[in-house]
Amino acid sequence: MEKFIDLVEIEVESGRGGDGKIAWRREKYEPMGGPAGGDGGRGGSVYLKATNNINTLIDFRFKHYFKADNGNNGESSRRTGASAKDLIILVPIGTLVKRLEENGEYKIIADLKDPEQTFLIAKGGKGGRGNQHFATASRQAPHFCEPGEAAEKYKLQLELKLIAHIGIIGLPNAGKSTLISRLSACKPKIADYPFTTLVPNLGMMKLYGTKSLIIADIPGLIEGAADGAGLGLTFLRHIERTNALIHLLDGMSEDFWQNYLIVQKELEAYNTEILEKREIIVINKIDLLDEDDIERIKTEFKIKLPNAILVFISAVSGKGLEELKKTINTLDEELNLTETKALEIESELKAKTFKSKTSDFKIEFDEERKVFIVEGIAVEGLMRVTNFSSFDSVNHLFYQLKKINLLDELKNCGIKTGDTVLVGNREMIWSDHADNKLI
Ligand SMILES: Nc1nc2c(ncn2[C@@H]2O[C@H](COP(=O)(O)OP(=O)(O)OP(=O)(O)O)[C@@H](O)[C@H]2O)c(=O)[nH]1
Ligand SMILES: [Mg+2]
Repeated sequence: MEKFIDLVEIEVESGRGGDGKIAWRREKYEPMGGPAGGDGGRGGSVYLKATNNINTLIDFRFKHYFKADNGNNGESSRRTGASAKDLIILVPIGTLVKRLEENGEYKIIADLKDPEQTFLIAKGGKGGRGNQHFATASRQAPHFCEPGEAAEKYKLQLELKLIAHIGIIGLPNAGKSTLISRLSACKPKIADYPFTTLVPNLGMMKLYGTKSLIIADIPGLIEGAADGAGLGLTFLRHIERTNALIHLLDGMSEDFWQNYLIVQKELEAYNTEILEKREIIVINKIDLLDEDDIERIKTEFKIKLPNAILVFISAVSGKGLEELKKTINTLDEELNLTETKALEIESELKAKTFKSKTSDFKIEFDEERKVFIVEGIAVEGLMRVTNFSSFDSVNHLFYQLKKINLLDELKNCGIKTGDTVLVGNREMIWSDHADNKLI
């Protein structure tokens, strides 16, 4: 499993400050003027910055050394040397930064877990002062200046934390959210229409003994996800950052084997390494199946995937959940899942939970274009999973928009009939008369 736990070693070096200058004023008729050596410029600092746009540390496998430029030396005529630009190294959210200390051990010095969080890792050297600063009444011709301050150089280890130890994947409606609510204290929204969950839910699951691990309900896997369909790649990235999977299948679906393959195909198209993750295949909704169905499914899997770990459950009735917990415990013992660090659950939940509160989206009025712009991961996610040529799908969208109070909030912002609303890259026109308000 090591492949998925990104760990890289890099070296960073700031820029040294430019040296001060020893120079003299040269003016006509004054061959030996006073001291006029300028100061050196500041060396560039090195920062690490967490960003949503990167998901792995893979780039660091090929580039290990990062150096900011040095400051320029001071110049004559009191001119200061140019300061160097700072170097900003982008890392994924959830990067633990460790620095090699003098005792030869790595020590954690930063945990970059919030978007845009920035950490100064190596400070640029200050520029040295030129001889212009050192003239005194008794020393009118100082023949010295300061050198620039030295650079800082550190060896670092960057470790990418997992989003969760175990990810629950499966097609919409399989029962992922129901299952996470049974395995942990997480209480996500559950409903019998697809795409209920738009952002991953995280929960802490207690294992036997004192250990616990973080599980994630990862939504949005549908046919074509790897090509951007539905929630697209967003959550495929999260799957990469788990170290084992529960692949949940709806036992009521007509062809669960086909459903299994659809998901596998998307994973493969996105990153074949994901297929190497250990997985527990869980058939859900057995309360609706009879013994014959279960036997049939078992036989089919025996033939097609003889080594699969297969568990049958009903997330609703609770049947089979003990066996699933046992299987997860065994997997943990085997793979030491909990030895790897997962993102802290609070911060992740704060950033990702989709609540029906106005704060989950932002409405801005663009004066110039005269449009209301709505931004928010959940709202934009809803737009992406809506099929605008299907009446039902659009109807469902409005139902959801109403539920998260977006329509009311737009009214509060003073929207009138005929005004344009932009959500994601979709333009809609507001109508006070239409039932759904947006057409
Ligand atoms: N009968 C039965 N229904 C279940 C079971 N588990 C889930 N369901 C129902 O299946 C529907 C979908 O469940 P969710 O947990 O929302 O499914 P999901 O996989 O999270 O769906 P998305 O968020 O859309 O990806 C809900 O109506 C659940 O009540 C089960 O074990 N038995
Ligand atoms: Mg769900």
